[in-house]
Amino acid sequence: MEQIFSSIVQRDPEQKEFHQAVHEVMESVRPVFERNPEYRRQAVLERLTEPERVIMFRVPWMDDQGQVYVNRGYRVEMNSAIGPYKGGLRFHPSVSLSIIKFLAFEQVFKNSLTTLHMGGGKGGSDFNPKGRTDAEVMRFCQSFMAELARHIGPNTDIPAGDIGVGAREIGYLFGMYKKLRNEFTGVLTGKSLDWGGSLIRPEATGYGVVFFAAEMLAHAGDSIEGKTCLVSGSGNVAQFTTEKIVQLGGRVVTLSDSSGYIYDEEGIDREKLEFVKRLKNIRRGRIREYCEQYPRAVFTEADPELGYNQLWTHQADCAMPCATQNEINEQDAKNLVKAGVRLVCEGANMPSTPSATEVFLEEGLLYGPGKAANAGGVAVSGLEMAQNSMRLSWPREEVEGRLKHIMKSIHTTCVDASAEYGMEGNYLAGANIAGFVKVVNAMLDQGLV
Ligand code: NDP
Ligand code: 2IT
Repeated sequence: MEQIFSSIVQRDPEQKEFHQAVHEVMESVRPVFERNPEYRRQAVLERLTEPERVIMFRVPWMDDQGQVYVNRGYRVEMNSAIGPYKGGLRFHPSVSLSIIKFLAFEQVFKNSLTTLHMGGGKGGSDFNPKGRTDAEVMRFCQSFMAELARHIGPNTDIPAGDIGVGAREIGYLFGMYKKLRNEFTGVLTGKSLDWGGSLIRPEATGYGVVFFAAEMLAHAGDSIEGKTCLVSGSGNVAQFTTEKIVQLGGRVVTLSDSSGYIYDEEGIDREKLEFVKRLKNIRRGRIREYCEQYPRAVFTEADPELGYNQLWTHQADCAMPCATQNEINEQDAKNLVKAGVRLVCEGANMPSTPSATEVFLEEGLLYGPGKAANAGGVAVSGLEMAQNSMRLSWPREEVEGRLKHIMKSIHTTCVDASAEYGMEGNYLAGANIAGFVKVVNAMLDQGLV
């Protein structure tokens, strides 16, 4: 294992986030290799960690003043053993090949857990949509799709949203794809309802996070009702995580963005959440403006010098990180334990550093890793694809019912896999092992391709 890992590091020494994601999975699946010596001979780890295809391309675009910019576009098609490549697109200045490879790698196992037939991929660009006009974002999306279109398709690779890519961007991307291919087809998910989107897709990731948390709590004889929750982020996942917690009788006291966080001791109720949705999705404002509207809440500016995030120091029962990778470090994890938190359920992808995760496991917290807990988003994307193929739309209750059922079955799968390998209560090991075994067996069935 060590040898394989060090050759992965040597091959691409700068891809720190990718190494982090790979290392975590490799640690979890060690006992699976002991039971299946064939896996070694078949070099399944080497095959899983080398993307089937990496596409990198130039994205030239023009701002409203006529200034030209060049960004870099990516699509990493990681693994198609159990279905066509599926995964989101991220537009954020921090995007690099390492970030997209880590996300694509996580996606392979996550999609495997959903019970649907989807392989793993991820893409995006280092384009920063913040402060850009709709016309600028449209031109960027059109230029991005002008290249991406030749690599994707409804049976090949189906992108969706992620950080910086929401309904507006999916619309512009879809329009360009349709024009280039002269084809109206389900090539993207997260589409608007009027032209092929699924009900509940916008809500799905956040709702799924809370369904997963509720399953973990129920398994431990508890429920979300009356629980105080710390939520980070204020985008798609954070908003609908908050919405479902409130619906189930919990209380959310924090939200954040990259500038800082708000603490509202009275709880973010339905009305306040509607304000946040308008603020972030329509006005594209900053979370600090929450305190202008609700002056009893407190805004604390992000202070990278501090070495920890004050958001994670508030007294609470549960924490749902819904912003970005590595947002909880070891100190944050210790602060959460000190603050009384007993459940961490990840809406973001890889939000906890390896040493933070270690703290959660050592302290015996209920810890739901992102690839299990946030799989509701891609699961409903899978349901959107199914509806597109049938050319009909299911009602809200049907999609939400299916989402709930899928999250329940992911929970059971994690519990069963961790028990099978003698690691009861370790959802991280359970998710990695179950996701891994299904993909690897499919790869072996299909021969050396
Ligand atoms: P959005 O773009 O809607 O929101 C992202 C939020 O996270 C914003 O509040 C943003 O603040 C904050 N954020 C982003 N980058 C940073 C950073 N470097 N430091 C601090 N805050 C940051 O994205 P989503 O809600 O869709 O995604 C959030 C997380 O959930 C990501 O990890 C994503 O991969 C994951 N996820 C998303 C799914 C989906 O269906 N959308 C599915 C599964 C996982 P600011 O505005 O200041 O940048
Ligand atoms: O990380 C993720 O699972 C997503 N951004 C959603 C992917 C999808 O295809 O819906």
